[in-house]
Amino acid sequence: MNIAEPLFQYAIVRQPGPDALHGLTSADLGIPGYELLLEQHAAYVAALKSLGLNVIELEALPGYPDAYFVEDVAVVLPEVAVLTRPGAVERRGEVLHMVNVIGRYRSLVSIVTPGTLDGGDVLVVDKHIMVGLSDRTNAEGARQLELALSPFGYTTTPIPVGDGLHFKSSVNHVGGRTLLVTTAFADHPALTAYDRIVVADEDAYAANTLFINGTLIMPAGFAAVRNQLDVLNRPIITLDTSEMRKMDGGLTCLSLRF
Ligand code: CIR
Repeated sequence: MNIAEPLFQYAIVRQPGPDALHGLTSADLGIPGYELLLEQHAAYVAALKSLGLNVIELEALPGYPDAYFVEDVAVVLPEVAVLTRPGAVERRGEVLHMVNVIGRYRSLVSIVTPGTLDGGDVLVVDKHIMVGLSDRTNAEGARQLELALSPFGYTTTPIPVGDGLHFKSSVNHVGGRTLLVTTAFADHPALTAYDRIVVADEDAYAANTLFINGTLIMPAGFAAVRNQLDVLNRPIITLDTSEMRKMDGGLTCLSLRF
């Protein structure tokens, strides 16, 4: 299997607003410190810029405490962008605020009721798309995504997520034919075409590592995973994400790359 790696030019991010402390979360890690959240977000934006991306920085969106997790509201591919219909009702209004932003770069299609889809459940590896079926993404959302993208030559595999918020909480592409996965996905039949690096259960959060134009961005504090990733011979940037983690967020959620 020959896998083309993406070459991103742009990233969209959104500033966390003061209400970000009161977004959705299942983590029992306390309320984020707002100043520290802003600092960590700024370091993330700086890291994207250091990789040569043009970063489109959106202002905070009052009334939508989770809106800085921009990944969930769209799936942006070279050919087209799909606006999602987030599974969490509280987040649906975020999508409208992305129409004009992404519409400048791509033609748009939308997931519609009764489909639900969060971008965090969508892992694109070259022309293959794995779609997590989760509390946020239903089978109808996955079906609509497949219908929208198959004309462009994408194949789609729906995969139940089990534990964890999103599919990319557990599985991410780290370049070439390699995925970084939690133990739950180590031997998953849908992933056997890929090489898999399996993180230990206590390091599961670090499975949410981001691969951008040949560089890996991983969360700080996971030395064992760093050692595992070193074998890939890619530059690695580590970023502190403690405050986003309190809101169930990680590195992929914070941007839309395209
Ligand atoms: C939510 O529950 O929607 C946010 N607090 C976290 C979203 C994280 N997004 C992602 O993993 N793509």
